Amino acid sequence: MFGWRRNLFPLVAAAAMARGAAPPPAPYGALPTERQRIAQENPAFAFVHFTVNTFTDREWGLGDEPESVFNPTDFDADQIVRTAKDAGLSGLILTAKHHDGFCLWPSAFTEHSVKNSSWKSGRGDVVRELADACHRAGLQFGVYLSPWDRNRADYGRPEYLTYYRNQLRELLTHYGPIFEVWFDGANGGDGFYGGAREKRKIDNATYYDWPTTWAIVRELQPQAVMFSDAGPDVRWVGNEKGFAGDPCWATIDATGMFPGKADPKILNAGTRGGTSWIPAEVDVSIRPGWFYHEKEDEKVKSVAQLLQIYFESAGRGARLNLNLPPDRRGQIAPRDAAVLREWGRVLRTTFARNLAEGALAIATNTRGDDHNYSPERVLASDAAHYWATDDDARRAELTLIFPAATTFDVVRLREPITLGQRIDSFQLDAWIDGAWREVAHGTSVGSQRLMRLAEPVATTKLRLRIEAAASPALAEWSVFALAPATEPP
Ligand code: FUL
Repeated sequence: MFGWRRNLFPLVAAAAMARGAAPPPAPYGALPTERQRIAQENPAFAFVHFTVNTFTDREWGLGDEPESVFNPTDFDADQIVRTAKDAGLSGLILTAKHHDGFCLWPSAFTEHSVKNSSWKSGRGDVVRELADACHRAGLQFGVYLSPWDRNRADYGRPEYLTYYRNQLRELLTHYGPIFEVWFDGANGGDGFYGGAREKRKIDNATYYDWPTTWAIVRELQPQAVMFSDAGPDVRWVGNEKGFAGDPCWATIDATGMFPGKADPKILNAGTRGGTSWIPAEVDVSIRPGWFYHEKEDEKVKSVAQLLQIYFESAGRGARLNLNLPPDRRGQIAPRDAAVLREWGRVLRTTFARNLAEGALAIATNTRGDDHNYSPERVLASDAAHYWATDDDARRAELTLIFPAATTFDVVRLREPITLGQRIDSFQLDAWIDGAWREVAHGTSVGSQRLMRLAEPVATTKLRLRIEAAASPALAEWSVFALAPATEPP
């Protein structure tokens, strides 16, 4: 359960001692897999909700929509991808099929798809165009394939699972590398179901036989992470409002949870010392709805709201999946694009300059007094190199001494997560008017912890007091000045 790295630890430690260096700390608790570690290094990406709903003005299609309804007037995959890229997002997940069952690619297993729409005379493929545009622009591409299908006559019977898995295979073999597969837990019961128009209830725990479906993803796209309420790689954060818990532990006890069946409070906070490493993902829309509705053009979130969302999702060690729904043209609407551009600019500008660079770092404890684990390792943003303490340490202090008074209002901490989530809590003190004053504190750190201070702090000295469940280690401690934002008119 704790991954292959734990088994390698004695070898790594022995090799380090043979060189006369201190061995790395033993990993603590549940650990990330390599695919999870990589996923947590890219914590913000786009969600794209697009289907018949965009044209019927609904959030959940019934499944009886004629294919002709889907007819974007000027679909532009490059515009969508460019907007996500300008916002600083590293990938994009498309609703290849939402609950209504309409497929945005010409699936060989159904007639209910773009191939029977009037868009591009039935020769279009939204999945292809967006996957290609992502790969051209250096963005990762992922798919959402709704398990609930209100169009299918066989939904609720075993035959549907064969259909669902066939579709998954199509998506995972024809469109290049996939970085994330999104398994939604929603099921509202009623639907068209091939004309039956009735309510169908399934048992979340048994009907979908998830392990068999997950194995297809592992077989065809082994690097992809899988999202659902319960993982296996990434868990839902328990709300669609844009915030992870404080704390938000990457670990959780997922036994008994399934897509569509998990306690949102537990998902939001995770479980300290939980048996599995399944970090949270925060899915939230830039608009009130997941799909584009003209009546919501005035309700696009502001740059300030998106910044708050960023700090409370990616800033709490979760992943941010920000939904940008294309309009009826098949493009991101002007206001959404303007807000995203400014939000991306503010984040890029803010994090371009680590004001702690050039500071002197000293610690109350350095592992084996070994340069490999020295405190200045925290000054560079490089998870492979970290400050670490001796095995018996559970508390330690790290101090930064700046060459001149430095003003900042954002702090970033990162643990080397291949060693597990070790830190229990921390306090940050600034040297102000000849004394230490606490300016921030927190609990979970993990892959990233961002703190936005209520007001800028000007100081020559900072101190971090850490308490940990296993000898503390820290890969990064940086400070930044938040760039001012201008709301688009
Ligand atoms: C939910 C769905 O029901 C919504 O329509 C949307 O796709 C959201 C991301 O997940 O469960």
